[in-house]
Formats: sequence, structure tokens, C-alpha cells
Amino acid sequence: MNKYTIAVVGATGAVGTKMIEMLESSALPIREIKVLASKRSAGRKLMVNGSELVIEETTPEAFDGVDIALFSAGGDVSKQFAPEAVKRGAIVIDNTSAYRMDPTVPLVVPEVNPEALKQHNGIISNPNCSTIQMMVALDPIRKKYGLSRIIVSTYQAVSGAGIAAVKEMKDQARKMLNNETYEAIILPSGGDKKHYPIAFNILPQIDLFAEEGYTYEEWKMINETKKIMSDNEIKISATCVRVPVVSGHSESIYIEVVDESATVAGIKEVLETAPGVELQDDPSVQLYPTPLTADGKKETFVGRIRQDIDVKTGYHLWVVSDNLIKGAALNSVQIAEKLHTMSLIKNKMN
Ligand code: 25A
Ligand code: L14
Repeated sequence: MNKYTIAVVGATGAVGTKMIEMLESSALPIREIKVLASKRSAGRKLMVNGSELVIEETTPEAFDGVDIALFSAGGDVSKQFAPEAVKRGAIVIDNTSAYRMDPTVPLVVPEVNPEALKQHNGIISNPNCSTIQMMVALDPIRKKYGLSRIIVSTYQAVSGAGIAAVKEMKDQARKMLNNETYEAIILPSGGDKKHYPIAFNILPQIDLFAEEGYTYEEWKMINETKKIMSDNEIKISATCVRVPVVSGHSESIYIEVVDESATVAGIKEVLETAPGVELQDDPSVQLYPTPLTADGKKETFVGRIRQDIDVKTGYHLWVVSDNLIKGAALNSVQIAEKLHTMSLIKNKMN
């Protein structure tokens, strides 16, 4: 059987670390994992599958002999090195926003649009974490009842902003509890002018502000949803909010379905057997998903399904998933697995 050499770019980061974990438990035939990061981390060692791997600096030559490269080191690193990896015959699965809206690049959630992989030209984009879990929960409903509108408010975990942001939140919390002075350096966005504490707080800004008063994170959810669902007509709006949670994004989602015969029971039945979904919905025993119960899990959890009070075809859902797992690392590894089963990877050892 073919075995692949897989590179993880950004291997020391919040997402890269999880990518290695997901590869360790994947059924993909793996010859070798190469761990790449910035110069800062080169020479440090990481334990992978019981053996010590030395972190290498990400350079064009580091991709020689690589079959699959998983990128999660920020958009600039992807723009600089993804074309170099492709030039050397690797297939790139990119977890940043660099190529997601490029019409020649498939944007894939394997449960939803795996067939888009057939059109790849070397680079495949992994959608934004908030978009992925929303697609996993809503696409089965759309397939059964049609979907005309989505209004989503997110409650996003700090780990999405990287390891340093989590440290910042914990430091702030410790200092606030001790009545010490604290500082805010990273959030809401490292690239913006002002910074606010996240500990014991909520920030209605993720990423920078863009057109019409929406942030880039909100535009990503809007545009990526249309691309993944291949539906430019769907009405969708998003409000993205950072909450003081370490891992696990939560979303309050309002949808309008097309089919008037839809019911709460029907939607539950659809989600009961939907791939990647676990229904946790029983108010009588207070069963609903939370970020802590979703932490470390692969599934997208759905609960609190209710019909809207006024709109007959309107429904509300509460959707939670681990942003570093299904939202990033797992989805990327599942894309690699799909490429393998669909025989879409050129293997150098053939
Ligand atoms: O919006 P974008 O552009 O798409 O951005 C994506 C970014 O969002 C994060 C992810 O950060 C990514 O960088 N992210 C979180 N969730 C995501 C999701 N679902 C997500 N992105 C997409 N989808 P991250 O924290 O997970 O990972 C950052 C990794 O990037 C590596 N890196 C940075 N520059 C690089 C690079 N790798 C290669 N070449 C470059 N030029 C980075 O590796 C990390 O792995 P690192 O080794 O440089 O950093 C980790 C070590 O370095 C220390 N450190 C960090 N900053 C500094 C530093 N030391 C000194 N000075 C510093 N300024 C850390 O302590 C750690 O030891
Ligand atoms: O576009 O929670 O994938 O800060 C992932 C992390 C956007 C921001 C992306 C976060 C980023 C998000």
C-alpha cells in the first residue's frame, strides 16, 4: 500500500499540536511525519507516535519528498510556502483564510461537500472553525427541508486565537482574583490598535473590522457558508463574539427552512443519524451541549432545538464543537483521508 510523508506546518501551535494528535490516530497510511515551524522553534523536539521528532524551520526545500502538507501557521506563512510545497508535488491542506475564497481552491467539510475535492489544483482550504461546525449541523437539515435563512451568534473560545491568547486570559484571571494590575496585549485581535481583557469579560470583535460594520470573522462565516453550500442566494448574517472559554466554540443559530412540513421531531430525527453530529437535547433532564463537555471530542453537538414563536418555518439550535478539533485539526485530517479514499493524492513512492 502507498504510504505518505506528511508535513505539519505550525506544528508547535494550538492547531498544529492537535493535527499531530489526529494524524497519530488516523487510518491514513503514514510513512513519516515532518514537523515544521518558525526558526524560533527549530531544533526543539516533539514526541510523535512514541518517537522524538526534531522541529525543522519551514523552508521551500523542507517540502521535498512531502506528499501531504497541513498548514496552520497563519495566512502569511501559507501564502509564502503553500505554492512552494505544491511546486514540489505536495498536496496542501490549508487551515488559514489565505485561499478559502479563491474560486480555484475547494473549501471542504468532508461530511458536506467531499465531491468538491475532485476540482483541486494542489491546494485545498479548511474552512473557518465557526463555519465548519455550523455546516455539520445545518447541512443535513438543508438536505431534508431546504434552508432559506441563517442568523448566527457565536460564543468563541480563546484557543482559536492561539496558545499565547490562552495564556493571556489565564494571567488576567489570576491577577484579577489577586487584585493585581493586569494587561491586555493580544485580544480582541493582535493586529488591531486597542486591546481589552477577556477574563471575566466578553468581546464582540473577532479579527479586524471590515465592510459594513462586520468583522472579517463574520464575513468569513457568511462567504464560506455560501461557497460550501454552493448557494449564493441563502440569506445569512453573523455576529461573532469571544467569550472567556479555553476551548469549544458555541453558536446560537436561527434558521428558516423551506419545507413547511418540517417539525422539531423531524429535525431531531435528521440529526440523530447525521454524520459527525451528536444530538444532546432533552430539557427534561437538562441535557444540552457546553464547551466543557465538548472539549477534546470529535463530534459537533446539537441541542436546544425549538420552533420559533412567530415564524412557522423558523427554528433555533445551540451548536457546540471543539474549535481546535473538528474546527481545525480533525477536519484537515479528514480531508486528507477523503483525498486518499478518493485516490486524489499523487504519491511519490508509486
Ligand atoms: O487568520 P489567519 O491568517 O488564517 O491565521 C491563522 C492563525 O490562527 C491560529 C493559528 O495560530 C494560525 O497561526 N488559529 C487558531 N485556530 C485556528 C483555526 N481553526 C487558527 N488558524 C486556522 N484555523 P496557532 O497559535 O495555532 O499557531 C501558530 C503556529 O504558527 C507557527 N508559525 C508562526 N510563524 C511561522 C510559523 N511557522 C513557520 N514559519 C513561520 N514564519 C508557530 O510556530 C505556531 O506553531 P512557532 O514555533 O513560531 O511558535 C510557537 C513557539 O514560539 C514561541 N513564540 C511565539 N511567538 C513568539 C515566540 N517566541 C519568541 N517571540 C515571539 N514573538 C511560543 O512560545 C512557542 O514556543
Ligand atoms: O480564519 O477564534 O480560521 O480567533 C481561526 C481562529 C479566524 C479566527 C480562521 C479565532 C481563524 C479564529
